[in-house]
Amino acid sequence: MASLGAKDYNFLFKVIIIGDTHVGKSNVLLRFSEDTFQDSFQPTIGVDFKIKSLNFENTPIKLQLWDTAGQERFRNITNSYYKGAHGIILVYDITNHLSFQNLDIWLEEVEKHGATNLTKILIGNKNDLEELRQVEKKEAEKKAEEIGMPFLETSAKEGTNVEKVFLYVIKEIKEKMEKGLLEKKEKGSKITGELKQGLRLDTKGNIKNKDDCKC
Ligand SMILES: Nc1nc2c(ncn2[C@@H]2O[C@H](COP(=O)(O)OP(=O)(O)OP(=O)(O)O)[C@@H](O)[C@H]2O)c(=O)[nH]1
Ligand SMILES: [Mg+2]
Repeated sequence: MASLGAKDYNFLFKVIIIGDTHVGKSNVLLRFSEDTFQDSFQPTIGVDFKIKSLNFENTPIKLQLWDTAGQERFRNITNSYYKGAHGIILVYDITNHLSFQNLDIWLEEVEKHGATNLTKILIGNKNDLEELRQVEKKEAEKKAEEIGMPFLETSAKEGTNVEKVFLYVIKEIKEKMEKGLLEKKEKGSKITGELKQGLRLDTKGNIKNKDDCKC
């Protein structure tokens, strides 16, 4: 996947990452967008976002990656970001069974707030911590089948399967757009307008205008 210049794209995809706090959502995004990892835990406050431009099957694509806070006190803020998302990455932590049990709560939120024709994928993160595993792969595969979502275990720390997750999401969204199942968002489109008008919280809890976005 070659990187592109910031403004040179045909498709704009919005992808949101959700799941309990501490499962590694921010680090999965960090691994994909900057190929780095942060050992110290800095919980996301409200919603943060990253932009990644890339070339997929010779098509320039721009991704808006929305990183939501897992902490319950931010649920009202994060809920409003499901709207308009083309893709959802639902994350649990393989070393924390409660984060797996809570998937049903997240799925309810997706059902309530997400659009139709959403591309979804379930990921079990931190699979480098085999000795601390609390969720067996078989159990997760069964769950994924029940809820009709593809499933992968990942490690943001080691980079395992992270790119694979995003390539799946990009491919699916692109195919849906090409089939006319989703609205294609071009430069200066509604989705970019929404981004400019909206608000987000930075990591210190201050409200920031999305005009700060360099996209
Ligand atoms: N060993 C290991 N640790 C990880 C992995 N992913 C994240 N972590 C660690 O888990 C902690 C939480 O990671 P975050 O990415 O901040 O979690 P989060 O889901 O964004 O949390 P919230 O923002 O509060 O919702 C951090 O200390 C990370 O270093 C992983 O794949 N393997
Ligand atoms: Mg986070």
